Formats: sequence, C-alpha cells, structure tokens
Amino acid sequence: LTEIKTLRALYIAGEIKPALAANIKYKTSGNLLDRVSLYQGTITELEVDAIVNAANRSLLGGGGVDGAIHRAAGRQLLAECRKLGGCPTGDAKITNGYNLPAKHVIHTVGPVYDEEQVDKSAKLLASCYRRSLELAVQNSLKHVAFPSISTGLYGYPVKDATDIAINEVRQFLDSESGTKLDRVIFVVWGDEDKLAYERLLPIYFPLD
Ligand code: AR6
Repeated sequence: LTEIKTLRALYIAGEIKPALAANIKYKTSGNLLDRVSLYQGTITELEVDAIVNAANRSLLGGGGVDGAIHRAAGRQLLAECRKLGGCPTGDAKITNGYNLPAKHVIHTVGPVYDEEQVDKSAKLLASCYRRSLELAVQNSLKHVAFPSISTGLYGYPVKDATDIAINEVRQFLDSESGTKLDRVIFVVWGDEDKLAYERLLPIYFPLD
C-alpha cells in the first residue's frame, strides 16, 4: 500500500504550518483533518476506491495524467470509455479501474482556462470536484484521490485552481453527503503544485 499521510500527520511532522488566525476561513473538527491527505507522486499507483482522471470531453484518452491512467489501466478502460459517449465540461463519469490498483476511475472534464471568462472557468472547475465526489458517494466509495485538474495542458493557474479544489472538497466534506466519505487525497505531481497545496490546506483545514 502506498503511504499517504493525513493532513493531521503532516501538521504533526511540521510539514504544513497551521494557518495564521487571520487567514482562517473555517473551523474544522479534528476528525475532518484525518479525512484529507496530500500525496506527491503518480496517481496511478494509489490503491484506493477511485482515482479521478483529468480527461477531455471525448473520454478517449490523451496526454498528462489521462495518458498515464489509460496506460496503467490497459485497453479495457478505453473500451468502457467508448461506451460512455463523452462527457460535458464540469461533469464526471465513472468506470472500472481494470489493471490499476484503484477499483474505479472517475473521469471528469476540467475547463480549458479562459482568462477572458475567469468566473466561468472557476465555476466549471469547482463543478468537476463536486460532481466527482457526488459520483463517489452514489457508488458507495469511501476514498477518492484527485489530481490537480486543468493545471497541466488546460492552463489553469496553479494557485487559483488549488484554491477552488480545496474549497470545494471542504464544502463537500462538511455537507450531509460528505459524511459518507472516509478520505479525499490530493495528489500532486510537481513541486509547484505541492507548495500551493501546502500553503492553502491550512487555510481551509485549520487546526482547532
Ligand atoms: N499523477 C498525478 N498527477 C499527474 C500525473 C500523474 N501520473 N501526470 C501529470 N499529472 P493534465 P489538464 C499532473 O495536463 O490540465 C489530457 O491530454 C500535472 O502535473 O494531465 O486537466 C486530457 O486528455 C498537472 O498538475 O490535465 C485533456 O485533453 C495535473 O496532473 C487534457 O490533458 C493535470 O495536468 C486535460 O488537461
């Protein structure tokens, strides 16, 4: 099993500094801290109920994390995706995980960042996280791992995208449906993303 440290463990290790009181937007319970993790590495190695794929509307594969997931899952994943008839931006669809250690793949389609329509991009990105989490709950899944959707090929500024991702997950975990999830894992690939999560996680998930 891949080692994934909870936010609480990262706080204890001093890897994430608790937010300054002035920055705290929400108060969280200790329990919530144990349900959020940060992991750096490839999402394809995670043995969880579902990993989320940053796909495109065709759902037929591509580069980046999408390419890595399809390579690791094998051709059966593409065969199942062909039957789905694509997916609108901001929405999500679920498949099996095939050769992946993850049981399922939730394919979501992030927006191509449009600096002329920042609000629209933000709404669509938030919707990707929300719809993916809703699908997970509908399928009785307990653990969901997210890559940093839209921040690669689709050009979303890392800091803004990270803010949206963490805010949306926090809101979902606080909601009635959110109580059905055991763990949400944020998976970062590069160091820029890791830094952004380390800075923003303490704001949305402050220590009590
Ligand atoms: N594990 C975890 N994260 C990864 C991995 C990996 N193996 N590989 C890359 N990342 P991107 P997008 C990070 O471009 O911006 C595809 O062609 C990467 O560093 O994969 O939503 C699709 O088919 C970045 O932080 O997705 C679409 O056409 C994040 O994953 C388009 O790209 C997202 O980068 C979607 O673009």
